[in-house]
Amino acid sequence: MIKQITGLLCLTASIAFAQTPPKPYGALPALRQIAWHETEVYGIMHFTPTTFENKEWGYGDADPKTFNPSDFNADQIVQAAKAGGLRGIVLVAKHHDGFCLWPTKTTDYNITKSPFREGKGDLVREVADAARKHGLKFGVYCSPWDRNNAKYGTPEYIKIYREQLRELYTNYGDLFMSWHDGANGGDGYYGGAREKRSIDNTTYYQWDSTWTNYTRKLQPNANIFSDIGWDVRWAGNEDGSVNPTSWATLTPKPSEGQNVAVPGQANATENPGGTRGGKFWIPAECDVPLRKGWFYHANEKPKTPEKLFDLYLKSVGRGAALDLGLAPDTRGQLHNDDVVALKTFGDHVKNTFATNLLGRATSKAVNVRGYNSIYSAKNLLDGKPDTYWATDDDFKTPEVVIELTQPIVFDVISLQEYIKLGQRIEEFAVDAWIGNEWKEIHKGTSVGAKRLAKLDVPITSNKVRLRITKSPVSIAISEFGVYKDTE
Ligand code: FUL
Ligand code: CA
Repeated sequence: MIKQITGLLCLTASIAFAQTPPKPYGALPALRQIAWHETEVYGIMHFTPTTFENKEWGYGDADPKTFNPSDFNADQIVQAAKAGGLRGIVLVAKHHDGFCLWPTKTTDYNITKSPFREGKGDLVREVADAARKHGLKFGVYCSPWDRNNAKYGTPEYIKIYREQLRELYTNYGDLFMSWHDGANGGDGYYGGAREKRSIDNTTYYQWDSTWTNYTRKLQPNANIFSDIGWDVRWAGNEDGSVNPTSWATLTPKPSEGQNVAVPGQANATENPGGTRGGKFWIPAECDVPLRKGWFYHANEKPKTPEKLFDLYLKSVGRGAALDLGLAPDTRGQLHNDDVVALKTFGDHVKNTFATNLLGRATSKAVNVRGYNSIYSAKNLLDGKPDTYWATDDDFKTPEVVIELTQPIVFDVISLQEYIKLGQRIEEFAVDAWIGNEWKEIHKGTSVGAKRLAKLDVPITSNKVRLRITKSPVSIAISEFGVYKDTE
């Protein structure tokens, strides 16, 4: 009897052990960041008096009456974005020119002083409503640098800025992002002073207390974007890409001669690649305008859909997100060229990734954690981000073979780690069975939320092998797929 009970206990213990997921590794994403990773592609929209001045940085002296779109249509903009595969929109509610697109109580320099909707308009509301109506997430960017405000540079302005954030955080529903820019150009209108005002941005904005007491408190699901995170880091460039090896973790560093890292005053040299083993989970956002500038200029053209697809591979395909600048024209709509570019790009992504060509295959892994089907390699092919293939703790460089009944033709590889357990893999390789032998067709490094690789030539094969070649700990991979670029 005793023997039986012990046996039973042993069995229960071993099942319990076998079901224990791998221990998380390194810095981990918060739930808000996991939701952000799923967004993948979104937009940032610039539309202020600066559009009507045909400038990139408004000085802060434009008459509010210049803000007079002939046919503003938030639905048109959001629908074009949606057709482009964008899953969210960050609205620049106030750019450096200081003009507030909502009826703020903090300054007269706002939309109620413009002819827009006879002074009764609220553009933040219109864009927020349209975004939600079409199933897109909504976020805001309120520029800290304010070239209009007479108080800019004094402590009083910080109160104004925080009040502006409070208004935006409390009146427009749940935000997926709070976007914070580091630009501080110096000169401006400043209530008529027309002078240069220099602030010390390591102390002036007091980001720690703004983000703690306003952003986190009022919008706990909003991802804070800036040079240093807290949730999402600037990619370190405005080209739309990160490094071929790009980690989701970062240890923000102060710029030279400073002792704190703040937006606009950080050493962003590590931003395109992140920090392996960094202190925090702070993945990159690649912000890049759809056209040349962030604001609409009639003489500029949108990027081609092919270029956008390339940027998609170099941002989303490197574990980052792609944030495309949307610039409505003076009607208050996206130009037809932009609409077409977005739709063609969106279709390209949608069609290419419509079906995982390995979806119906059988898999054979060298190891499955605790022989437990919960961690089966089948999880790689089920299209579900929450199921994953995991190995025993001492299997750090395992491989899995995926076999099909018919040969397939593919030229894109996709790999996703189960990031709730951290970014684990450092190097991997993919082979295809060609002419009776394995041929290495790709070698990669960081994976994280997603790694996409476009091959130079399409591969025809009925057997594909994934090898993890370097990892400090056992692996947890949620999806593996191959696709054919539809071009
Ligand atoms: C930059 C700003 O200075 C640009 O004007 C633009 O708003 C871009 C998205 O962020 O840092
Ligand atoms: Ca899965």
